[in-house]
Amino acid sequence: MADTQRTLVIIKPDGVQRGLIGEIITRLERRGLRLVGLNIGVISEATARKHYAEHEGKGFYNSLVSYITSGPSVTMVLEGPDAIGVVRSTVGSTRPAEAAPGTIRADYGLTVGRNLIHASDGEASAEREVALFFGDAPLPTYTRDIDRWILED
Ligand code: D4T
Repeated sequence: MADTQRTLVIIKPDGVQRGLIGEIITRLERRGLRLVGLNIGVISEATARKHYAEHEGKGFYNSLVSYITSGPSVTMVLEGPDAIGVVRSTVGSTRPAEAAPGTIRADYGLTVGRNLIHASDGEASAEREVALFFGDAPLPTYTRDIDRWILED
């Protein structure tokens, strides 16, 4: 049985402005993932710089920080078996033009600088990013009645 994981997802400002919040959450929820954290707000420059610290010094870093702080984003934590990989494959490749059809970035995006959504790319980054965006706030632990039709024992 796969490990239960938690992962951080951000619907970036373009996803919010384009009215895709519901559509994106629906796709993730329909896969069976459980939402355990949800927030909307403008990401501060300091938080954006920390979040994208691995890209500091690269040519696209400043425009990336401006983009992610340019309006409200939706940040959320999703939980489920192998949630990190499952969400990454639902999101698709970083460059929407190269993303597989049926993924969120392929279905709604065209360019890497407006790729709609972020998802943690591994266990260490998921832990760091959940802490960065949700701090010490306790996230609920719960099950849904429908989980027995989604999750094996
Ligand atoms: P995020 O972090 O936004 O989910 O994207 P990925 O995990 O899929 O990809 P990433 O960390 O390599 O890139 C972070 C972010 O930078 C933008 N970017 C990236 C860009 O504007 N130009 C580029 O050449 C690259 C590689 C897009 C996503």
